Amino acid sequence: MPTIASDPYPWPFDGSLRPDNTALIVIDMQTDFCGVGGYVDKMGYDLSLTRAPIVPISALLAALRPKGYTIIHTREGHRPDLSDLPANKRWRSRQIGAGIGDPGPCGRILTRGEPGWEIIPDLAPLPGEIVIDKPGKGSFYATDLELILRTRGITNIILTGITTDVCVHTTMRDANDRGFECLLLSDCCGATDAGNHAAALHMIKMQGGVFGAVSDSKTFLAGLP
Ligand code: C5J
Repeated sequence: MPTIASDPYPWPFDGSLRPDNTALIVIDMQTDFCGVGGYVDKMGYDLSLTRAPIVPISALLAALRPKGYTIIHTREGHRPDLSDLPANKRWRSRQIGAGIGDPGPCGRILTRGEPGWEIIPDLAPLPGEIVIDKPGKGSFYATDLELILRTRGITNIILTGITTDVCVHTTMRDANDRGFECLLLSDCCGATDAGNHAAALHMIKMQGGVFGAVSDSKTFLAGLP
């Protein structure tokens, strides 16, 4: 049975790892989260932390695309009229000097259609790959992600992207509650704070793998059937 060396158990739990039942999700690799002048930059966080996963994710995509795995990209952002932006989310973002919907160096922050909201060119989706637009942190909330995964018969989800402790964790927790078997690849994720990244990985490994398992891209690619 093919499994990936992972912590705290070889993943997936049932040894059922195939291109037709496994999806790679690349979360929010947008300029707003890892580019100069974007939302994270405007908040004053260290961009090297959120840029660190770019090269490992690139290698992962290059390995999984030809094998026929489902590839899904997500983008966090709001409608241009901000009708899907909760007032408290906007207020908080303004407190830290990066108001969602306000103009910035990359256009209106976290607003659909603006340059900062686009996925970075290094990790741009290929034609035919699924792109999920989400207004919140989790990729399931107010999207058709679950319908797409069920329709394709996906049971395993590999999680990558940014940020580890926010959108990646929320998506992993929500996927786990829905019965999906989840693997997070540590070097393919990044947070705005190194301690939060480490803590987010640690949380997954509690209770025998409370949300799934953790590995890294090199180990994953070495173990891929
Ligand atoms: C945040 C995300 N941190 N992609 N979004 O607001 O993690």
